[in-house]
Amino acid sequence: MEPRSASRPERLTVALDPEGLSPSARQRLAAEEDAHVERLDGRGGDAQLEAPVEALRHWATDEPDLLHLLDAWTAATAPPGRAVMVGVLNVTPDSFSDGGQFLDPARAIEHAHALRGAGAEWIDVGGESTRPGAAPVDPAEEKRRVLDVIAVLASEDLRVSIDTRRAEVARAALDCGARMVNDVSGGADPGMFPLVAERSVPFVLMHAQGDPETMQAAPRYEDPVAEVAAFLRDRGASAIEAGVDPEQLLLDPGIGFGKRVEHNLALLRRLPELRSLGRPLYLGVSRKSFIGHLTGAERPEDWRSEKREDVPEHRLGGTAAALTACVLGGAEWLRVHDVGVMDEARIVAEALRGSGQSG
Ligand code: HH2
Repeated sequence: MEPRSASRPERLTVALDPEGLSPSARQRLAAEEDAHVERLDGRGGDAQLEAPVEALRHWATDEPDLLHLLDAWTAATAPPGRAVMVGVLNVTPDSFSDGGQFLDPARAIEHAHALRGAGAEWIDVGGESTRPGAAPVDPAEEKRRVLDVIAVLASEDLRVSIDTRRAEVARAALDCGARMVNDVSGGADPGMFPLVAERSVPFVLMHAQGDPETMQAAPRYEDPVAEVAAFLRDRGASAIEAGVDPEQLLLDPGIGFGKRVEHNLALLRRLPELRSLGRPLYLGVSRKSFIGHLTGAERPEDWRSEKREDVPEHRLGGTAAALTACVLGGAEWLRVHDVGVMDEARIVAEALRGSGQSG
């Protein structure tokens, strides 16, 4: 798989109190061929368990003690490298923050160059707005908007991902040189997983509650983090069943997609729980409305209003703060509009985490 992912040991050694394990867990551990277990009978101190990380993750799902350990390990082994910056290029008339600016192919290409110059390693090209309330776009129109732009960018060796919910559009974009698929619907189109399997490209699997047209009407969760994690686990399993290699998957909790402010905040606070799913996290917080709700710049007309001269039209400060939370929570991919400024935020956040270049 092309993109980098965290380099972590494949096996882990953990010490645990055997009393804290259920009898069935003890049995399973004792029977596990690939695990090396010492002192599971409790004699001589804590049990030592040395096992493949994947096996630990499997056991951890129904063993709170192991889950706890795994969470601690996940937090302690934050990815050592820098997160990947993905620049947003919306070739749409109606995207929520930059609609209409890059509908003209020449301007779109110029903007992609600017994004690359500012530090974007990937350009995420979309031809359909998925803002709340947006109506679906005909796939022929979506292709008409993005394909020529993608072909030019790919010919210049820019790494392009296609932001689409439709397999037909993704296929055409890959044919034009795109190298990754970003699907905000979590693979709802039945043709999507088979296509991604066939082409062996990275795939961003995102959670959304409902579709863009209606998703913000009444989002409801008992526990947003647990529900998003369950969705990503289930859809990931379906992708793998359809032939997608687990290594192709990047997981995205879908900030702002069928979520209220408190749901978005819970997800950002508890990213390590999503990281324990075992795949890199991809986050899109850029300019999102929860930031506006918190700061008071709620509607686009507010951002552009002269009354808010102190606030650049794009919720920049709020985005930088949210991006910092993403980095501290272990996100490895950051999808942003304002690449230069957010790359600066990324560097500082990674230094704070202790894993950045200047750390
Ligand atoms: N957010 C948007 C679009 N695509 N993809 C992923 N994986 N994650 C996101 O959070 C995400 C996304 C919405 O942002 P934008 O593209 O600026 O707006 P619009 O959908 O109105 O074009």
